[in-house]
This record gives sequence, C-alpha cells and structure tokens, in this order.
Amino acid sequence: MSKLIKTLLVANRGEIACRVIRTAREMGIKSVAVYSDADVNAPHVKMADMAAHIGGSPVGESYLRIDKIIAAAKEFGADAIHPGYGFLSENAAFSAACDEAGIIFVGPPVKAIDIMGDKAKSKRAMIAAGVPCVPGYQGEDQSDAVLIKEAKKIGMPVMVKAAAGGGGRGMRLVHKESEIENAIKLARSEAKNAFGNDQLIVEKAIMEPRHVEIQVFADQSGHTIHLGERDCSVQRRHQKVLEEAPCPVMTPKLRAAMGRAAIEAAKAVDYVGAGTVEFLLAKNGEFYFLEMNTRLQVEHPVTELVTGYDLVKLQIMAAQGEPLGISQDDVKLTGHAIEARLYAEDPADDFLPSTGPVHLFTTPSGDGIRVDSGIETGGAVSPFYDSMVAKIIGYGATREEARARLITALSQTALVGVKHNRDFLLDALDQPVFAKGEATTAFVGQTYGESGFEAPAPRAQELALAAALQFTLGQQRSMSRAVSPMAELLGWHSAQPVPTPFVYGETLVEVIARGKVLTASVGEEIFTLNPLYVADNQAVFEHNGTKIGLTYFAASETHIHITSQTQSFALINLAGGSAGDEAKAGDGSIEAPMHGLLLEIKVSSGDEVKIGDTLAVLEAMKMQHEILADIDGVVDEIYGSAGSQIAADDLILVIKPVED
Ligand code: MV4
Repeated sequence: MSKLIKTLLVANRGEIACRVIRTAREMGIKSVAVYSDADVNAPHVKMADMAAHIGGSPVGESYLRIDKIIAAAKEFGADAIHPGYGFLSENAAFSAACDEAGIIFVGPPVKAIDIMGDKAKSKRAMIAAGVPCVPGYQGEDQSDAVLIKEAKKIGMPVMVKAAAGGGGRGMRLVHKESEIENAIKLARSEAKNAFGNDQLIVEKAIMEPRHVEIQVFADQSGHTIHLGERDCSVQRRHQKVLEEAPCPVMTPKLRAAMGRAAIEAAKAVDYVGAGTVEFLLAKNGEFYFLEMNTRLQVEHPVTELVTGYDLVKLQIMAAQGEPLGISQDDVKLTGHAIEARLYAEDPADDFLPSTGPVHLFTTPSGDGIRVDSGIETGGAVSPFYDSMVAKIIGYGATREEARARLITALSQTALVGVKHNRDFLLDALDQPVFAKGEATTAFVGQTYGESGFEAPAPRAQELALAAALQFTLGQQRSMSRAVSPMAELLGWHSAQPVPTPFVYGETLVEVIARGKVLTASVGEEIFTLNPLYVADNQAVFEHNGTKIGLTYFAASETHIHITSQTQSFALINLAGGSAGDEAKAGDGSIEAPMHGLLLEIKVSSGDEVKIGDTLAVLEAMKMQHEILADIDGVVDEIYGSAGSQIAADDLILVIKPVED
C-alpha cells in the first residue's frame, strides 16, 4: 500500500517547518507552508513552494486549527501533512482528521498517540511488554488511602505525577511520608486544572538521573529499529538546553539493552515512523521507561549527524508505505554531536521569553557546524510562539572536538533585538562538569542555582573596544559626508592629539587616534587597538599582536550592540557624538534607547528644558543611563512612568520646541 507523496503540507512554523521543507525539496516533493498573521513574512513561508494563510496570530486561531489546516491541504492538493513538533504533532484527533480526509499523516497511528499520551496507560502497556519501568503505582483506584498506601510501599523519596502531564508539568517530589497526603491533594488539583484529568501515578524518585532517550523507527510492516540514543540531561525547568549523541557514559551493552527496550515499547503500540523513547538512567546503571514521544523531536539533528540518516526522509518514506530498508546492523554511530538551543529569553530574569525585532542574526558555517534556524535579520520574534529561535549543532570525531566546534560556532553567533541565552549556552558548555561529560538532570540547578545565569558586565577591554569601534564608525560617517575624504587627517591633530570621550554608564573611555592606531584609556588601563576591518556588522581589531573579532550593530550614532566571543551587550555613549560628528538636534520625541527599567523621570509636563538636560534615568545592562533632551523646549506629554519596564524605542516623553 505504498503511495508516493507529491505535495506535503507542513503544519508548523519556525526552524522545524524550514527543516521539513528542505528534505521535501530534496525528495522532489512540493511543499505547502501554513502561516498566521504574525508569520506573513516568516522564513518558512518564503521557503515553501506554496503557502496558505490559516488565521490570526494566537495559536488557537491558526496552528492549532485542525479544520483550517485540513482545508488548506485540500485547497493546495497536498496528499500528506507533516506536523513537525508541538502544535498538533501528538494530537490523536488531528491524525484521525487526516485519515478521514484521505490525507497521509506523517506520524504514528492514532492508537500509539493515544496510549503514549497517558502516563498510567503507557506504563501499564510497557510493563505488559516487559519494558523496565520505575517501580510504582499506576492503577485505576485513585482514592487517597490507596495512593498513600502505595507511596509508602514504594518508599521515600517518591514522585507524584499527573497521568495526563508531560515534560515535568504536574509533578511533585516527596521526601517524607508525612508529606505524601498533601502532595497528592496538590498534585490532583493541579492536574485537574492543567489537564482536565486528575488521575495520578506514584513512582520511586530516581535522584540525579540522566535523561537518555532512544530514537526508534518503524515501517508500516512493523520492522522496527533504533538509531542510538541522545543524552538530554542539561535542562532548566524541564526545557532542554543542550543535547548530545551519543550519551557520554553509554556502553555497547547498555545501548543494546536500552535499544531493545525501546523497540519493544514501539512494537507494543504498533508504532510507525519516528518515535523517541525516554528513559531515566540512574547512577547505578539501571534504566527506566519514562514516556514515549510520538513525533520528530527538536533534538533530532544530533542523531542525524552521528548516524548519517535524514530522519525527515525516513519519516516520509515510512508514511508512503515504503519499507525501511535499514537493518539494525546497518546502523553505525560515528563521531559525536552536541546541540545548543538558542532561545529568545532573558537568562538573568528567570529566562522570561523576549520578543522584538531581529535587527541582526548571524551564524557561522564551517566544518562540523550545523545551524537549523527559523529567524533571519529583518524578521521578528513574536510573543505568540515558542521562544526557541535556532539550534546550533557541533559535530566532530570526538566529544571534545564537537564541543570545541560548538563553542566556536556560538562565539560567532550574534542575535540583536531580543534578549537571548547565547552567553549562557557558552558558559554551560565551558563548565568542567559538562566538559567532562558528567552532567545529570541536576546540572543546571547545581551550577546556576535559583537565580539563573547572570552575564558579567562588560569589562574595561570590552568598553575600550566599544569606544574604538564607535570612534571608527564616526570616522567612516565623517568621511562619507566630507567633500574630499582624507582619512589620515580625521582625528589627527599634528600638535597634540585630542581625546574623544565616550561615556558608558559611569565609565569614561577616551580614544586618541595616532594615524590609524587608536588608544583607548579606561581609568588606569590603556588599550592600543588597531582597526583592521570595520564594515558590514563585523569588526576586527588588533590588540597586543592578537586579533579580536566582534559583531556589532549600530542602532544609532550613540547606541551600539556588541557581540564578542563570549559576551553580548549594548552600550549607549552618553557623551553623544563620535569623532567628526556635529551635535545634532533631535525632534523632541524622547524614546528609550534600549529595553530596561525606567528608574526615574526628572521632569514634569510644562518644564522648560535645554538640549543636554537630563530628563530620565534608565537602568539597563546593569548600568544607569541618563536620557537627555535632544532639543530646547517645553516638556509636553509624558508617556513613561517611573518604576516600569520599558521596551527599546518606546516613547518616554515629548518636548515641544520653543517657538520664537
Ligand atoms: C522522574 C524523575 C525522577 N524519578 N521520575 C521530568 C520530566 C518528566 N518527563 C519526568 N521527569 C522526571 N521524572 C522519577 N520517578 C526525575 C525527572 C526529572 C527530569 C527528567 C528528565 C530530565 C530532566 C529532569 C529534571 C528534573 C526531574
């Protein structure tokens, strides 16, 4: 019953939609993207052969609308739908709706989705199939008395989990018998609220386990294999951050045993296509089934890199009814791959998602580097969707080579316009525990604690580089404005070189040009910086015989974003213009130069102000920035309020010019 797919609708967005479209194209299959209002100009829409608008920006009006997606598939003659991950990928009703419409669902049958979507049901099925599970209770009787009795039988510590939960939601760890009853009551009401299902299971708690998952594949005739494992232990609040293949502590024997268990799990539910069986790997080497994800996973690239298989291609082949054509013995793991997830979020503020325009997004390419991304310069990160914007993957012959390449790749990745976790990823990759391959699920909590990751403030060298860069950009502007540009003369005063001041927060940096070479002094420290290249958002300075590369984005003459190899930061030069700039009057619209906390507004409506007067104080990037009047006039309307967060470019107040 094989039927070749000619047109594939991709019921997703972002990097995974782009990823699926790429393979469809390679297979000669036409692609149909779907998009919401917010995604009119999104990369996946541009990439696809066809695109269907399916509704408003909220997911409930678009990417979760089964009716609209099926209608789009019919309209564009798509004979198959790939759901990606998230959204409708594990929705049994969607899979059934595809069947009903005569459209191939690139995913498993309804039965597998249904059983694996419930922890109690799946655990009972796994126990029956002989798959090792965490000792516990997953029965129908949900009375307090039975749950408490079973928890005591298991012995402390125990985990109380919502049967309908997933990814750590509705989960409680209990250390003392006296806490069981309360934990059950709380978990039950949480589960009822979150999932509309108050069924609970109780398990022995495995302390500091690794999260190891096996990639399985099955064709429609039931031939099932595994493609090795991924270690996804580095998570924060049940959100994966780093993933790798193979698992650093894997042995051939353990892999064979886990692989066999995963294949049994898939077979027990008549699985078809790509699936992932999650296990907890305890310190003593025992492993336990946790859940099965019935979709392609975010972290599938690390498996692709070590096996050489295109998992999306295998999914499409399985969906077409083709035999897998790969036996377990064909699967060879070569080298090591590590993936880092780049999220638009603020690691210093509880990893709160960050949204906004993407002024600049650059990633490197090279041997052993793969980037799967769903954003581009000029685009935006919208508040409606997941905040993961790209996956950067390093591959090498050894784990150390993969890690080094990933660090290099991330150090050359810049994202400007939204807060992001790049510096956190670099820091985590460099931690000794991770470097040694010893990270468990406790790694992030133990390394970063409750407060999360605090990026260090820019040091003297970064401030010197920033000033040298702003100085050079100022020279370039002057040259392009000058009638007869003579680079050698700019900033060059034969008698006594005049220092140009740059003020960042409380710190003064003075730049002096001697010919091409700049000296930037920060307090007692003097940096000699030779600008070798400054153009197209890339700068290279020579300093003490070594080259320092950085990516920059000049939002204005005073406001610059800098991405060095380890740090991403933004600075405002409070001293105003750079070399060769004339003081320029503004239009009196005072906007926040960057996202931050508006600490104080120093003027009131009706106040007379002079150009350069301090109007307000903004706290951002761990510094206080004074917001200055850009014209003489009278303060008109005040829009900002002290003590509130303010986004870049938000209007703080308006000055009306004095009329004479
Ligand atoms: C556990 C566990 C320890 N013992 N179950 C978290 C997500 C969900 N899929 C299951 N999770 C856990 N279940 C027992 N019996 C520890 C976790 C867990 C965890 C698992 C995988 C990755 C990261 C984790 C972080 C904290 C807790």
